[in-house]
Amino acid sequence: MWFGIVTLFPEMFAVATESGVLGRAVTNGVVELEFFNPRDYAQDRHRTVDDRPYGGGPGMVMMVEPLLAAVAAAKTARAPGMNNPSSGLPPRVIYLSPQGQRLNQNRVQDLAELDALILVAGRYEGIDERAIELAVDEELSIGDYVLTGGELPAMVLIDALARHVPGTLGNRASAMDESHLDGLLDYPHYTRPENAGDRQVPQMLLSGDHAAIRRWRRKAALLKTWRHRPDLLTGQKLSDEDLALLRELFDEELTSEGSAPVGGG
Ligand code: 4GO
Repeated sequence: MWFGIVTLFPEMFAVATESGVLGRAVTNGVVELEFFNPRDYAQDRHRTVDDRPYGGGPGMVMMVEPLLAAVAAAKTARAPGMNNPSSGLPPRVIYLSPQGQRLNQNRVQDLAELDALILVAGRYEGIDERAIELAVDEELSIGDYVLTGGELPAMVLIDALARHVPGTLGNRASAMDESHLDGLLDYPHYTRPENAGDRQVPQMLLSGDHAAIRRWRRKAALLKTWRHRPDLLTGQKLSDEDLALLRELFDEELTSEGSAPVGGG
């Protein structure tokens, strides 16, 4: 998957691309980042990319022209031809901002179907609204809080998408059987040692009974979701097995001293 990234701070992306799973994906070329710095498309000799807001107020605003030129350059870099065998449609342009639609796993899965995206990372008070109107297809937010730039949200999006690119994750089945992807929180994980502090690994996981372990994990995921994020359970299509497991959990809750598989919460 190719990412054209419009940013004043391309060097920030090194922290994401030089380590770990994403680092390897970039090294292997299954994830490609190409940078387009609005400063390189500024129109004066001072290479100005920001200006004071009309109407007054604090801070600066990113100017339209350098942004439009940088996005256009990203589209040109991705135009069909020599090193791009892809569709021919220009890549979708996403602007990361707190005003965007909240990113979630469903949106990640849909965006992961695309072979190229252009991500615009803003700075200062944000970008001139006309740059959004003229060049942005979709505005996304990674959560309801404000950051000093869109670079970290862009990296969050790249990381979440990269997990779905074939060749990024190791020889595991797929990104699909991971936490959240079926709408529930993950079940708890354990590794050696069997006892840590006074806490033991749940005996079921040592049983070797794979069907029973799968059922235990599903039940633990349902309990964790019910306790931590009940909102995820509403509007969720649950299997007959899930409903039976939830009924068990309700019964255990009512009798109170039941053998709930997850501690805390
Ligand atoms: C995105 C960008 C937060 C998000 C940002 C978010 N803050 N929640 N800051 O996804 C324009 C100038 C937006 C700074 C940027």
